[in-house]
Amino acid sequence: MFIDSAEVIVTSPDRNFVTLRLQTDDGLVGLGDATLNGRELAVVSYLRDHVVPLLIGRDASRIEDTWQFLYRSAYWRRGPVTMAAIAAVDVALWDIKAKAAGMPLYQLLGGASRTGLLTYGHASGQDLPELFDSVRHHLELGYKAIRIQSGVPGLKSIYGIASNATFEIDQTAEGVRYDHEPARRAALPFEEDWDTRSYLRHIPTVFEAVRNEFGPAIPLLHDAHHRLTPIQAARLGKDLEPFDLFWLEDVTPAENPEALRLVRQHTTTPLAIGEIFNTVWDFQQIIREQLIDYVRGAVTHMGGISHLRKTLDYAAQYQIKSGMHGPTDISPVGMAAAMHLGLAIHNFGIQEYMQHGERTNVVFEQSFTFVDGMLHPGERPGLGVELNVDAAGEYPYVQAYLPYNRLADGTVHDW
Ligand code: CS2
Ligand code: MG
Repeated sequence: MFIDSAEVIVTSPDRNFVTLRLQTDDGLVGLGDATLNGRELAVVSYLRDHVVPLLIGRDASRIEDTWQFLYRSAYWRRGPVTMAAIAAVDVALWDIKAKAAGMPLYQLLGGASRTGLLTYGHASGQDLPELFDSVRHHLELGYKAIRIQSGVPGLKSIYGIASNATFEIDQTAEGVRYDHEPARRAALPFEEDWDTRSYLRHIPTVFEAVRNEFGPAIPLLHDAHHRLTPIQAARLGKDLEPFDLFWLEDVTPAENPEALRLVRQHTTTPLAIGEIFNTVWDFQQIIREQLIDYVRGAVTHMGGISHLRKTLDYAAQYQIKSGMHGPTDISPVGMAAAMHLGLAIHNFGIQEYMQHGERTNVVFEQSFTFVDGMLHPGERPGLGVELNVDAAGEYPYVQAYLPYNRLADGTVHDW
């Protein structure tokens, strides 16, 4: 079973997606997601110009050998572009192997360790009434866990607020989606404003209001999105303790793992980190020192199923669970891979699930189910996702950038 063709397909039904489509000499097709939000074309070039020539004629059954070959023969290792490219090849080969075996991929990964995957959805609002509406909307959709993002008085546009989105992906009955698509189709990135002190004063009051309105039981999550210094992160974790969060995410930029020691010293709020990480080495210290409770790595950005599984196996030794990144910039192919891996591993924690737009669901034909807040990848052989190449061709790439932040004095800040 040899790789006969390798295509890099770029489409932009509701947002940009990069998909690697491998085909073997006996006609099996494997798909891999290589979408890196706001830098999509860098991965397209890495794949088309450097990786695809290496794949043609390779034995498609040798997944680990191909992974090691692509990682070590590049000489230049790690990083978001390289690891997204390797991830796409890895997942496409797992898709092919499971199709060849005539079984859904999770069966090949050791079978199901649970009946379905607990997910969380993104509720957000500029103010409390809008936020409460969004929470109710996600409860109606069936979500059993909810991420809470709120506007901050005095700040015009901040991360995670759907009503900030410049373009509607698709219309719900009420006319606006409650999900926040961060990348904006534009020739230049959008500048947002930020002030940590206003945020730190406001967010605990939001969680108090949400708990008062929706009660103590529902798991609530929050994404601080890399914006706080270690001591500010420690304070936020502490101030949110009374509201019993499922997790507090990306409290401080994670380039400096030691920063989390200070956070751990001050709070028992569970911590989730790692959506911008790309290899197990990014997680090594924070897992070994028990500085996080959830691994946020995504299959698409962590070198695929092969490498993320190794990272999660390492985390399991420290009773750290998965919390795979699942926003709309992880394509349906990347989401399917996350579902199969999540169903098979023992240390599954929760799966992020932002729902893709209608056009995206036409381009990517999917077999997963979402019932009672639980995802299941389905029983079709392989990943259970097929790419409608003709439909994909109707939506060419559109330049889009993630926003960035400036403080009141003009200083660039983490977005
Ligand atoms: C976020 C993402 O979902 C999350 O937890 O951090 O929305 C993130 O901002 C985007 O994936 C960036 O592309
Ligand atoms: Mg996040």
